[in-house]
Amino acid sequence: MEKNNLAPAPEHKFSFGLWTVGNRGRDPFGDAVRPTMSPVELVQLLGEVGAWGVNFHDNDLVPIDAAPGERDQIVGEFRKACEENGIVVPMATVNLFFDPVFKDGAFTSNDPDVRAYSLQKTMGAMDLGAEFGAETFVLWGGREGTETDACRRPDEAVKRFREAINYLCDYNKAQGYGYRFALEAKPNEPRADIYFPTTGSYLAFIETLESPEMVGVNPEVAHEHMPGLNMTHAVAQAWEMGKLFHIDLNDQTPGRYDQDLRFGSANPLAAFWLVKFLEDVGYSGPRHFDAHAYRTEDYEGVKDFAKGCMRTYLILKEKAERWNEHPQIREILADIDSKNEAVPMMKHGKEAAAELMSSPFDRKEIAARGLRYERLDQLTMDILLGAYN
Ligand code: GCO
Ligand code: MN
Ligand code: MN
Repeated sequence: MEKNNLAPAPEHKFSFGLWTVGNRGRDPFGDAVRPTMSPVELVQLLGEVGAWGVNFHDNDLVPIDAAPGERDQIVGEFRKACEENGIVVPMATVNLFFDPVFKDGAFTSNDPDVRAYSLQKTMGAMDLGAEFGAETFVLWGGREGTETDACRRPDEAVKRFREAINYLCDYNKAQGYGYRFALEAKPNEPRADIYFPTTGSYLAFIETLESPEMVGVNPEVAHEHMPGLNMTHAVAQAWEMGKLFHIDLNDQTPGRYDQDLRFGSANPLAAFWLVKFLEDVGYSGPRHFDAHAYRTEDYEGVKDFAKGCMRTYLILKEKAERWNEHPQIREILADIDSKNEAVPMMKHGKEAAAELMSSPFDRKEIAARGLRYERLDQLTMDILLGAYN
């Protein structure tokens, strides 16, 4: 039987990119398997499945060579479709990877014309997003990288990237857009190596900007899992720094090509810890699914895919609530916390340091304590696998 609390609602802030539900299944070995859907049709699809928001790259909505008149017509029709389907535009982004001009990067390219054009294109995309009230602007530097490091010194790339972000922050201020920029890291694909390969790299970089308060991160499950990292740890670090401006939810088996799988479908346990973290800390931003349906699907299957992303999130959210209320889990956690309280407070200063230096610790006795994490993890598995009700 369907549970009501598994139905997506606006308060869940579930969003999809036009490029996600609009993905036609093309891959390096095979052509598209689904026909093109227009942005208006895609918004209708999102309305039908119960999504809250839609995001777009500039050229998902307006073709790169569109004349100004054509642009205005597309914008008008899209706005109407969003209103009719009760869909908002929380985030906008720019495509700096598809066109051949970006074959050796955008902001980090060796060619100053490419760097200037990339800024111009990004400012145009910011204008477009602002027309729809987007509050977050995502920057994913898909082509900012190398196949051979003979092409430039990597620290030069960092400097160029910084110059570009500083410039865009100024434009944001001058236009009064109020965007928060969210930088999205990925270690590789489409370049052999992409600069700023992890969320952690961007977190360090942001502090070197002229307006660091305007810039945060957009971690993606697949991008952390590709190199075998822990997404929840990356997200937690960003959150703790006040930098979790957006999130891309999908799934990915480590070490493989960029799979963009339905959220939670490859590693439900990792997805559980991620959802639990977001809900526990009260993350209030969009839950954006940056994934796409299997190549085996038609558009009915795309709807199944989109509904599945949201449903899995809500199932895991409910499981997280159970986890937090579970009596045995609470007992073990209380035990862990009481041990923390017993530790003498670390005070700074000469006297406190002398006190700590002379404190007796029974290293062997401490090391001999069992921590009951096996039990804790199995209780988690019981909840996840439905053995605990
Ligand atoms: C990818 C990326 C992109 C970005 C998008 C937003 O692996 O292709 O995840 O989907 O998220 O370009 O800027
Ligand atoms: Mn991705
Ligand atoms: Mn992404």
